Amino acid sequence: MQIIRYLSPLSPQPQVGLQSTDGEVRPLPAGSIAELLRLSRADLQTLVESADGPAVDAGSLRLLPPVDGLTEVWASGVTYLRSSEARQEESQVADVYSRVYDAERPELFFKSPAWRVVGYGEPIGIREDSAVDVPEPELALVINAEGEIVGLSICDDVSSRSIEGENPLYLPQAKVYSGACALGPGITPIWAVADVTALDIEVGVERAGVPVWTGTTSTGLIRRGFDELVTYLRRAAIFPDGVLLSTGTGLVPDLTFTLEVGDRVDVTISGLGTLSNPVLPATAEAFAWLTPAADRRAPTDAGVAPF
Ligand code: DO4
Ligand code: MG
Repeated sequence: MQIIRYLSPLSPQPQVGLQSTDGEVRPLPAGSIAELLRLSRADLQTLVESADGPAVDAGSLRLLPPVDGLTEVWASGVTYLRSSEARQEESQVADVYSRVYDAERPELFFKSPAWRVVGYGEPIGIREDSAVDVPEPELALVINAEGEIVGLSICDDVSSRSIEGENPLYLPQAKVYSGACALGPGITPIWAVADVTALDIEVGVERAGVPVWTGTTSTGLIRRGFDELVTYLRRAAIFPDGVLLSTGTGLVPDLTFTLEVGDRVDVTISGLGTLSNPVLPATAEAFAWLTPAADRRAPTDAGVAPF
């Protein structure tokens, strides 16, 4: 069961619905994901469980990223040993990574406003001024305005390793640009997940149909508690439409690997589905469809075919 955001041929506005495990989609009585994240966890559960309207034709829907309104996407860094080791290898100032891995305060950074997030099947981007680019397959916590974890999603924190490796102060340029944040396919309600600390995370990158990087990890290997990350995020900031917090990557390829235009990245988390995205250059032309029509996106109109 997932909460999804979609475009239907019956309405010009994005809709919010509930997709059951057998694929059936029923509209939810809400105008946006942001509206759902203003509810308490108990009220959200009541609303989701009361979704009993007629099913819509799932085949005619186009999935959108499950984030809108004032909801922001933030990310945690160096929460897995593999991430700490890989960044020490790529960086000119390695000790900032070993220190933050052990520090009391976690690394948290702003990743994306809702409008720049891409969803299932939409392209992710790699910068033309970057030599080494990677997907970062991560579990994302979906947090309501009150700070309760109400759901889970999949985030690809697409990153430039070469720009961050040159100087950690370049982190925003390595992490925040067109096509750098993919989320989806939907939001799995937290009450439908048996154990958040034992989810398998898998990544696969295909080039011309051939796998060029695969990896697996588990949320059991994270060094931080999920509640700890949420508490730090909300220490001095309010999120009126809730917030998504990506929890960091435990999968980083060798430095010899870099994403290429035309690759396809699949990130799978047990129980949450698979997030799939083709790779494009992060140019204004390739991502013009993201703006200004954040609510009327249609990359196919811009010649970018979802697969
Ligand atoms: O320290 C930089 C970012 C780390 C990160 O994104 C991760 O560990 O996933
Ligand atoms: Mg990351």
